Amino acid sequence: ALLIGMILLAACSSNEDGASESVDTIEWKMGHLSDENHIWHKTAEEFASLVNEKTNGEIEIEIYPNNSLGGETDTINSIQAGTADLVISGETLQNWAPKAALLAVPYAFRDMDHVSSVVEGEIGGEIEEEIKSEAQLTALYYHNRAPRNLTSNEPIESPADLKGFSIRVPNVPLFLDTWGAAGANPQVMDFNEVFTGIQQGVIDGQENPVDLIQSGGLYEVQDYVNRTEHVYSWIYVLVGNEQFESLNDEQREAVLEAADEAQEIGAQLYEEEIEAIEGDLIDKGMEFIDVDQDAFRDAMIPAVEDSLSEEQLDLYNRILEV
Ligand code: 2Q2
Repeated sequence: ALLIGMILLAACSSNEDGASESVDTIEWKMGHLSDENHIWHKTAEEFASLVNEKTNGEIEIEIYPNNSLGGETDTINSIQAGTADLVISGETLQNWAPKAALLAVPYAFRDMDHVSSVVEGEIGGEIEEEIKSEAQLTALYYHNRAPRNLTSNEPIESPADLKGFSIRVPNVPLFLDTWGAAGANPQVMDFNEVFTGIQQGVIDGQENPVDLIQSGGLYEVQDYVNRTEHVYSWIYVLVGNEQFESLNDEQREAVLEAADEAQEIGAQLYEEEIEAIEGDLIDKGMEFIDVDQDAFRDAMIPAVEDSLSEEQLDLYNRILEV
């Protein structure tokens, strides 16, 4: 009976294959740096299944978490070369599109609402346009991010405590400049190398929102979360222009619809999870330290103004006005 069943199954599936005259399935690869439990990944999974549903299976998105497709910069290069298709990226895009530096300028945004008004408004539109023309990537939806905090194994309450402190930063020139100005020794490293980097003493600390501190398991190698809250920002989920433009009209419409829905799903998850994440880090032994934010601001702002080009400064000043 088992054999007959198998033959029947085989017959059915070959019938179905034979009957389908539809387009070949498009397979997209999406890479990002968080783990599978992170908001970005869970949202991406929903996005992928919405895209699949809305295109009747014509587009399949395979998601590679933990930088398993490569670091953020490598993934962007791969998309431009056509060997990957989607990425989650933000201020690292300033290496292609200078305006993307404005996604994460130390002490530029007052709070989350300020970020939302900028990303949803005219300035957000201008940044997305430049990312499209210079990085060849189309923004589909975005995540608001919790403020970036400095983690360490000694409390760091003011820039004076940063003497001799090696800090990892992502591939973001502005972060190199501002942490250098604050007195630390910054170096660029991919996120998936941070855990071992700290463990082996290559770096003393790093800075990220609580959700990525949790995602990277950094509570195992760092004791303190110093509430510098130096950067409020957002991050995009993007697809290669060529990949997106190769779709037919219905498929493109379906991807945009799915992106709108994913935007809501991500925002909802953020509301539900961020507070609890802080509690989880405390449970896992991390201590949150209040810092002299004004001193960090004073140390970083001159470097921000020095580092930004005239055009970037112009956008920066407009952001402060929003
Ligand atoms: O620290 C990191 O690697 C992440 O928080 C992000 O990738 C970072 O914010 C930027 O590289 C985003 O483009």
